[in-house]
Order: sequence, then structure tokens, then C-alpha cells
Amino acid sequence: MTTSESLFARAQELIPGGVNSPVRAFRSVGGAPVFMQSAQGAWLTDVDGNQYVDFINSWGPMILGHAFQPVLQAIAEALPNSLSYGAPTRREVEMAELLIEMVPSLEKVRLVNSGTEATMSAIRVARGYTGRAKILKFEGCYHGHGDSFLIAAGSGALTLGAPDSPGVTEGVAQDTLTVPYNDLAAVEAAIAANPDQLAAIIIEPVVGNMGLVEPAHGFLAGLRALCTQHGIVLIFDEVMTGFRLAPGGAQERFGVVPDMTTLGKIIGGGLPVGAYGGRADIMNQVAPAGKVYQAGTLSGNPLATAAGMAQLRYLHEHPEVYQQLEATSTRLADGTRQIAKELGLNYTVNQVGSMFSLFFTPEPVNNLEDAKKADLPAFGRYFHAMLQRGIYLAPSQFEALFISTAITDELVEKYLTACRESLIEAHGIQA
Ligand code: KE4
Repeated sequence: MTTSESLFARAQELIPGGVNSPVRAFRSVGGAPVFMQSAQGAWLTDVDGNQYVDFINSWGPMILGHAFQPVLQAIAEALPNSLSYGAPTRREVEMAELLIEMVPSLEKVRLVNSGTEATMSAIRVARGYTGRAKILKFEGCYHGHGDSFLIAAGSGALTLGAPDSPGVTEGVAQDTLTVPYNDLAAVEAAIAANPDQLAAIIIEPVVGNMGLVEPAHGFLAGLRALCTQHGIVLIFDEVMTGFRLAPGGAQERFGVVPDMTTLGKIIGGGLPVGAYGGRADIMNQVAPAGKVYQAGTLSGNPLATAAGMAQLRYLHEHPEVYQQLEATSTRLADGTRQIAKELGLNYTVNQVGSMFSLFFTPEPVNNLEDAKKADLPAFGRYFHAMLQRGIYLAPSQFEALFISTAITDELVEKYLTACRESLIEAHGIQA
């Protein structure tokens, strides 16, 4: 039995499912999760000393690789000044200034401690600002574990939501509408069926949470126009895409400016930081400036803002990293697509910037229904075959890969060699 296996056995007696976040449990790919001990650059080391090239990077935050020196240095310098005051600090002002400078939609911003807190707060503010109750989200988009987001697609006609988790009430579900991603007509129909009732539309401008799905041409601009026309707050959930797809995130890359933006992951440099912000007239509704209440003991924590600011400053001062990330990711995605083609699989590979997904289906993937056509058992076999070859992928078909600047040309080749061997193994192909 490996140390990971024995730790997992213990953990399952103590922690639900043995993990502190469900996707880590390898449920959709089978087997016991690998327990990590340390990481450096592109490399993870597990508790048994096995090493893996990391293509998840903590689900996005480690965009500059693990143990990036400027981030560690910033934390080391902050450490002697104690860890938390529960009082305002200079660095929170500096971080707000930098976020507002880099993200087109931000006029004012509030720091919180996770992406979930950011999205929960953003829809509360949108409801407070508009005086309306309903929100609209897209099937397959994930916005954290807030009740309003754990909603399955409900009855087709009215797109009324149904709870997607025990513990979420009908009362909450009734205020969340869901429509298919990339379906502007469905959005228009939902608006028409709920006149003057929609406070917000929240979307992943590029989706990572059903695997990587990009917005159809004109889709984001169409949403922008509809929200302007109907006084609906457009919220881009850029927890994943923020500071990843461009310095200003997807809104900079696609040139569509939402009314509010939610952020997380990269802005904490690996420590817990989330943020929400947007137009000043909306954000001025937030207590204590306004009446919409939101608070947090550790919001703007000195250590977390030290790590976050070090990472953001580096990205701001080195925009060339985005070209590097794009080039590396394109080689990985194109190489994967070519290998699948050569093996007669013709699987779909979707890529935007430094995020990409290999879907185990030859069909195009533009929404959740498409993504669900993937051959999940084959994906599970592929995942483990890659793990055996020292490549750490997301343990789910419905996740994206996140590339860091630590992925070198040599590691691209290592990945592509393993990809070919693993696709052959997963499908029992006689190469
Ligand atoms: P957190 O509360 O996990 O910091 O952020 C929630 C969240 C909000 N919005 C988007 C677009 C997100 O992708 C996330 C979190 N992403 C998942 C990955 N699918 C985090 C991994 C996990 O749940 O352990």
C-alpha cells in the first residue's frame, strides 16, 4: 500500500470523502487520490516521492509555477509583521489600485477569501442594486458552491431551476434560471418570460468547468447588448480566466466589458483571495457605503495580499508571459489534436490561451450537452495512464488544464509522448 493510499484510508474516516474539495477525490476517474508533499516550478512530488509534471497548477493559481521566488519572498517579508489585524492595511489599497488598473470593468473592488464568496456577494449586490430577485446562469458553468448556483436545468419552457444538491431549497432554486451556453435565443426567451425580474446574468466568459468551452462569435457581445437593453447586471465570473487569458482576463481578450467581475485563484498567488467589483454606482451599494451587507474576518489578509500582489505585479510588469503561455499551450493542444487524429480518434481539443481540454468525443463541444457525449470510462483510463507516466491532469473530463510558465519545451515533449502512449493504452489500440 502506498503512503497516499494509507493516508486516504485514514482521511476517509475523518473528512467527508477523505478530501477538502470533492474533485480531488478522483471519484470520476476511479482509484485513490495522490497526496502531495511539495512542489517546485512545474513539478509536484507526492508523499511516496513520485514526481509529476503539473497541468492543473492548483486549478489555476500557480500560473508562474510552484514556489515562484518573488511570491515566496513577499510572504517571507510579510511574515514578521504578524498574520492578521482585522484592520485596513496599505497593501489592500495598493491591491485595489492594481486590480482596477488591470481589469477593464473595475471601478471599485472588494476583497474576499474565495471565488465562491466573490460570486455569492456579486449576485447579492446585483439584486440589491436592481431590486430584482432572479438570476440567470448557464448549464455547465460553475460559480462556486453558493446555493443560488447549485441549480440544475429545470423545466425547458421557463428554464426555472431545480436544486442540484440536497440542502438547496426550492425557494432558492426558483430564482435561478438556467439556459444552454452559447444559446443567445434562449437567453432572450428567458428575459421575455421574466420581464423586469432578472437582476443579473452570470457567466464564465470562457468556460473551464465543463471542460474548456469558448464563447461563440458574438455571444458575449450579444449578452452585453441584452443586459444593457433590459437593465440586467452582466457579471463575468473570471475566477479562472482573470489574469490568465490576458492581463485583463477574458473581458480584455474578447473586448466585452461586463458591469461586474468576480476574481480568485491567480490573485492570491496560491493563498486564499477572492474579489468582486465593477461599476462604482453598483459597488457603492455595498456596506458600509451602501446597504448590501457583505463582510469577512480575513478579507484582505496581510499575508494573502502580499502573495497576491507579488504575483499580480509580476504579471503586470511582464506581459510577455502571456505570449509564452499562449505558444506553449498551442503546442500542447495542437500536438494532442494531431496525436488523436493519427490514432483515428479525432477527439475534440478546445483551447483558449493557456487553458485547454481534450474531449473524448469527435463531436464539437460548445455546451454541456456536447461535453456529456465524451467517453468517460476511456477518459478515466487515459487519466491513470498519464499519471503513471508522471503527468498530473485534472481528474475529470469536465475540467480544463491550466498551463504555467514553468512548462518548458522539454516538458511539452514529455507530455506529448505520454499522451500518445496513454491514448493507445486507454483504447487498446495496436499501434
Ligand atoms: P473557489 O470558491 O473554489 O475559490 O472558487 C469557486 C469558483 C468560482 N468560479 C469559477 C469559474 C470557478 O472555476 C471556481 C472554482 N473552480 C474549481 C475548479 N473547477 C475549483 C476546484 C475545486 O472545486 O476544488
